[in-house]
This record gives sequence, C-alpha cells and structure tokens, in this order.
Amino acid sequence: MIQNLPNGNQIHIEDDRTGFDIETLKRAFSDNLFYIQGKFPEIATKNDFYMALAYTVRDRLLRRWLNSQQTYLKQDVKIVCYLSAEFLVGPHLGKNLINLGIADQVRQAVGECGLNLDDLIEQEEEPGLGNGGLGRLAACYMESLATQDIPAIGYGIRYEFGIFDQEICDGWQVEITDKWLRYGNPWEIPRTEASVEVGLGGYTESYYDEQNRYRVRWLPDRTIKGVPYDTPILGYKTNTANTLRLWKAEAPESFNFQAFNVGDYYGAVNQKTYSENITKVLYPNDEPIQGKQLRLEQQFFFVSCSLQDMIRIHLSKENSLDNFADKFAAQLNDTHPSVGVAELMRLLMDVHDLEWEQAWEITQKTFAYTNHTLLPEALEKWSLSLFGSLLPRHLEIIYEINHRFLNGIRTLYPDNPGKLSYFSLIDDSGEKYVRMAHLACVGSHAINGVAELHTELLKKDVLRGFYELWPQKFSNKTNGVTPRRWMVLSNPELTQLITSKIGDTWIKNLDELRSLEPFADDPAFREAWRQMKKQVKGRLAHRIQQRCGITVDPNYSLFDVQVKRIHEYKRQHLNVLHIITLYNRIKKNPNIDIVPRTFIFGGKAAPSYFMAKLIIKLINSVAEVVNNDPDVRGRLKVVFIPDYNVTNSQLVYPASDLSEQISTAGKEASGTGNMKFSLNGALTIGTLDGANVEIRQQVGEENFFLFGLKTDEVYQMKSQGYNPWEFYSSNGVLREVLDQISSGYFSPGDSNLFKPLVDSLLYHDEYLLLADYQSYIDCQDRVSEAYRDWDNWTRISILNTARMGKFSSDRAIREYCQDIWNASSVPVELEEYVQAKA
Ligand code: CJB
Repeated sequence: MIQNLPNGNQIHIEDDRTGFDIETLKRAFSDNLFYIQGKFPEIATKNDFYMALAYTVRDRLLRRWLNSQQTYLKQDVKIVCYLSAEFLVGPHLGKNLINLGIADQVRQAVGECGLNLDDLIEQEEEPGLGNGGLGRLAACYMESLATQDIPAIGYGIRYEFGIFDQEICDGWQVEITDKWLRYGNPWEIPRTEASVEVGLGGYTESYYDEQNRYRVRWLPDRTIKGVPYDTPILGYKTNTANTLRLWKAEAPESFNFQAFNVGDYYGAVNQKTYSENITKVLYPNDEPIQGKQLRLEQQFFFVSCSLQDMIRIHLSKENSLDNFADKFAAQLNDTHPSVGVAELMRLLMDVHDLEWEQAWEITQKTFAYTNHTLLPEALEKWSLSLFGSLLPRHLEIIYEINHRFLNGIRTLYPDNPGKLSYFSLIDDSGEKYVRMAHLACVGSHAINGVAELHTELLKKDVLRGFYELWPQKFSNKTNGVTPRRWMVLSNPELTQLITSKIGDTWIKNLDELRSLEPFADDPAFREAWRQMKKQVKGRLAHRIQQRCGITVDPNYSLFDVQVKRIHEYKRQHLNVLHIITLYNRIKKNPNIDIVPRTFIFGGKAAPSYFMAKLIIKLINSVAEVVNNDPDVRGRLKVVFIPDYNVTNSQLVYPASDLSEQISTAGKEASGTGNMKFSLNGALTIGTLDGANVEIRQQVGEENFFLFGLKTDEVYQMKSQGYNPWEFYSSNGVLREVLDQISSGYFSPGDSNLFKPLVDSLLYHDEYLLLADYQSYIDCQDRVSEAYRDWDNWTRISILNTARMGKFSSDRAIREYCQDIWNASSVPVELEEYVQAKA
C-alpha cells in the first residue's frame, strides 16, 4: 500500500494481506496459523499449515478479485457466462502461486519456517467436480478467460461429493465417497445474500394482467434455495480474477416453521434433506444418465440459479432487459444446461413481462451450444412424463418453441412428415422424450464442435439437418488446454529448459514455442532435454514405487501411457492386446532383443459400467503375470495407477514418452489429454480421431505414429457387416492372445472371468479392436524401433513440444470471443485500498 509522508512524498509499505516480500509472507502465514486455524506451530498439523498458507495466498487473490469485480461493475462490459454441470479445476494452491508469480518467494518463506512447499501443496484435497474431459475443459477455459482479461463467470454445481475416489482391491475398482469438503475449503466464499429460489413440480395457470394481457404463471409445489459459493479464478500474471460461482441447494428459510408448529419434526427434516440432496453428489458417468429425476433436478437447479443471477446483475446496472444479450453471453457446455433455453424464456416472459418475440430474440442471442460427443447413445433426452411433472411450465414453453419451429420447417419442406419428426424437439417414435440437443440448437445462435473432424461429423451426421437449415450457426472450436497448469505447474524442469532458450513469454503466447524448433538440431540441447525427461520420469517412478509397490526403470524403459476414463470406445483393451503380444514374444524367445517398456494406465470406470470395470481387472491381471514372470526380466512392466485425477495426472503427462490415443475413428470428439502429452514432449500413437488429426498436422506426419481405420473406413466396414471372427481366425497371433485370455491364463482359477470381454470382441466388437489390431501392432513395432535411436527420438520430442502452440486454451478462448461471444478484454488496474493519511 501507499503511505503519504508529511512532506508530500509517498512510500510503499508492505501490507500483510497483499505484500509479496519474504518477511511479509512469513508474517502473514504465522498470523493465519494463529488467528484463522487457532494453532501455534508446535501443535499444528500439516493441514493447519496448508490452510494457513492457502489463506495467505487467498488474501492476495482477493485484492485482484475485488478490483476485477469493481471494474466490471463500473465499466460497460460484456460478461461471458460458462454454464457447465462440471468444473474439474484441480488443486488451487500451486496454480495460484504460479499465476500470482510468487512461487519462489513462498517456497523460500515457508522454507524459512522449516516447511516444504511441495508437502503443503500435496495436502490439498482436489475438488473433483467433474468426470473428465468436459469438466476439465471448462476449468482450462476459465483460466484462459482470466488470463486474457475477459470478464467471465463460471456457473455450476457445488457438489458435496465429487467424483468418487478409486481404490484397486484385488485388481478391481472400488469406489469410495469423495469427502473433499471434510477439512474445509479455504478457496470459496459463500454469498448467502445472493441466494435465489428455484421451483420444482406443481402446475401452471393462465390469467390476465392489469393491461388485460394473457399471461401464464408457474405455481411450483416445492422450492429450493440456491446459495452461491464463489471461488476466484486468477489469470496468469494479470490482475484479472474472475468468479467460479457454484450453487449449493438448501431448504428455503421458511421450510420448517409450519412443520415444527404442527409437530411434524420428521416431515420438516425430510424436506430439508430432500432439498439438500440436489447438490449432494456428482453423477459419475461421462455420458448422460437416462431417466434419473435427481439429475434433471440438478441441471434445472443450477441453470435457474445462474440465469436469475445474471438477470439480477444486469438489472443492478441497467433498467431494462432489452439489451441483456449485449451484456451476457451464455455458453452451454454440452446439453446439460440446455433447459436454460426454456428457463430464460420463462423468466423473461412470466417474471419480467416480455412478449414472446422479444424474449425469444434475447434467448437466441444469449445462448450458444458446444457439442462434445458423437456417440448416439450420449445424446441427452428426458421422458416427457418426468420432464412435465418436474417442469410443467418449461414443457409448455418447449411445446410452443417446437410449434413455431416446426411451422417454419413445414414451409421449408412442405408435405414432408419425415422432416417434422426428424427436427421435432419431441421424440415421439415410441415413449415420448424431450430432445435436449434439439432444444440447444434451436435456442442458440451458435453451435460448435470441439475439433475439426468432430465438427465435420456433426455437420454430416449427428446434426446434419440443423446444419442444412442454419449453416451459418455452425463453427469449429478445437479444444485447448492451459499451459500454466499443464506445463509450468506440472513440469517445472521442462519450463525452465524452454525458458532458458527462448525466454518466458511463450507461457502467455504458446505459438512462441515454435522458436524452440532450431534447438532440436542442437546436440547439447537434446542432451539437456533427455536429462530433463529422465528426471521427471524418475519422479513418477518413485511415486509408482510408493503407491503400487512396483519398481520401474526411468532410465531405459519407454514410458507408454494411457490415462483417461475407461471406456470401450477408448480401447484400453487394445493396448492390453499389444502388451500380451509382446509378452508372448518373450515367452517364445526369452532372449529376444526387445525395447523395454513400462505400460502405465490410469482412469476411472463409471460404477455401473460392467465392461469398463472388467477392463480394469484385465489390466491388473495382466500386470500380475507380466511383472512377476522371471522370463520377462523386468523388460516389460504394467502399472495401473489408482485414483487417476488432476493431481496425479500432473505427474504423469510430463513423464510420458508415448501417448496412447487409440479410440475408434469417429468416436472421440476431441480429447485433451492428447494435447497435454504432446506439449510435454511425448510422441503420440493414435488413430485419425478427434484432435489427433490436428495434432498430427501440427507436429508433422513423420513425427506421429498413425495406425488404424479412418472414419469412413469404419462406417464402410460396419455397413458391409463387420465380422470380427474373420480377423480372429485369420490372424494366429491375435488368436493366441484372445485364447489365452479366454483360457484363464491371466485369471488362474477362474477361466470364465474375462469371457464377457472376449465374447464381446469376438461376436460384436462394436469398436473394431480386431480390425485395428494388426495395424496397431505394426505401428507399435515402429515405435520401438524409433525409440532405439534415442537421439532422434529426442529430436522428435522437442519438435512435438515446439509445434503444439495451437492447442493452448488461450487460442480457443480467443476464437470463442471473436466468433461467438463478441466479448473483449477489460484490463483491471490494481487500486490501493488503504490510503494512510499523513
Ligand atoms: N466428453 O468428458 C466428456 N463428457 C461428456 O459427457 C461428453 C464428452 C469429452 O469432452 C471433451 C472436451 O470437449 C472431449 O475432448 C472428449 O473427446 C469428450 O469425450
């Protein structure tokens, strides 16, 4: 802070809540331990120290956050509202230190207090408020929005229990409740005063208002209170801190009085529990959950809270909603928040008295929709009866939207009932459903896919009719990831090496990594790169030893890594077929000259996804055999890292040599792990799927291991009646591998254990593993040959990093801002809060 001196001069005085000096940080840290945790060092636990440090850092965030909010209030800004049922932000402490630019000072300060910063960082329970790619993307986007000074609010759900913790028992996944809030969460601030109420159920009635206009009102039979919890999201080396506003469901204030008065204690408590249930737990599926009422309640709850909040903010600055869409852009992260289209219509018409036409114009101008999947079974739909009983007014509005929309279709395609049923927001081919993707498309002015191939397939296939109708609404926005978390924080060794050559401006402008390219031909730099890689591999090896009790070799073994949700379309089991193939080569010829590999897996399976859980068991069973067979002599190791999450992933990406991106072509919308690997210098083995296509274009075909059927070949093979059995019977090596699994070689005493998996491959093989098997094996052999030439491998690794600039989430956010949101930067000046008088 600035202090004015009697002579009119000013001096800068360090403030304990904002200063960055070592002494100031130490004092603030001790103060927080004493006054917030109520502990003195002798009795403080590691968690107390962590909390004291977190509050020290939070104070420094708060200054930037409040300044940002004040700036947005004073200035005429457009706010991007990212509506997402998931935000997988990862631990905050380390990340905030990086973005504040005070990691070194804080390390020294806690060091001088006799503590180790990394130990404290490790104390943080990560908020697992997402399943995987979609939630993590939302987190990267929030970080990039702040880094580029774009006013933004992330709106979502404050789940009391996030994604389950995974333990592996006897090779099987066991799910443990994620009690992430149990020791408190220093990063959030509840804003009870900004609570809102959300209705559910009940009925609607029409009436005539004072001006004799026909109006409808909704009389819900239940009301839930939404309490916002705010977390600041700081940009990298900028003053902008935006808000992640997550809603917690509570019983409304009035809930219990009546019930208590009539003595219905249990009834009252019941109602409270019912209300709180809405934000109790994250559904642990990375695909939509059909038919679960609570899930629809969650979606509507957070969307209604958020839209009411946006309208409140707007009306605090303006006196009409006419220009709402000029001040807010609302992005629908998949269809999960798409009921917002109907809710905004209701709020504008029933609550704020707008007429349909104007409300509709505002709604369409406000919303934009990102699709994240091509799996047909993943397109969200809600049965009409469930939807109507929970949201009767919204169903009426959806009917009216549909009626008007289909009138247009009728004009465009006369006498074509097929078109009407194709486009309808209501699927009435059997049991009736509301089609959420149709609602999102109709209610938005922009629709995008998340990688070039994905967007093309949306236009050609999944949303073809809508593309023909409104080609101008469609665009591609290839996903990106934030280099701050995925390089600077996760891989300080790499960051330091890059920065030693090209300075540090690449961190905010990732295209600058290109200037590393010439160093790929510099032997000294290659050697330094190799040493760096060894060091980070050593760190992971150490963790694997600790967590799994498996010794792996970071020096000579190729770290071959597949980490992501477990799903048949992602084909972890294809990877396993390769491992067994290599194992069999060794068994036939124990002295074979083979490139040593460490196969590393990580990922959670949806608890009800039987096949995915069986794949985890298979990986662990193969690991058991391969890791303990003396013939193998440690040349192959298989590791399943339990509880794959953001924290663990930060250790994994930097240490990887080979990134497995092996989904069936046309199934993975984009992938974002693929980007994190390659940015950290891993080479990719992959199919032409999702963003792999663009990664390959960027790094160069010769620096990417491509295999497998292309999308059109997949379609063709399927339409010709794919028969996996033909591949099985004509390929002896493959047959041997599958027979071995069936025979119980990896499941002693239970030869039937993996039968469902093998049968599914032999008789259906929906994801064409057998068709891609040989191509995959041949490609893996090329990988091994390439790895023998370490020096050239290193050169390619450097080129991978150097050419990945496109995949920064900063670039993605710039594209959204320009093409969809019409939002621009609003730099934040830091104001001095305390002006001491002389
Ligand atoms: N995705 O994580 C999810 N959950 C869904 O329900 C649907 C899609 C993933 O989204 C990522 C971010 O766009 C994509 O990279 C990934 O391919 C997709 O599966």
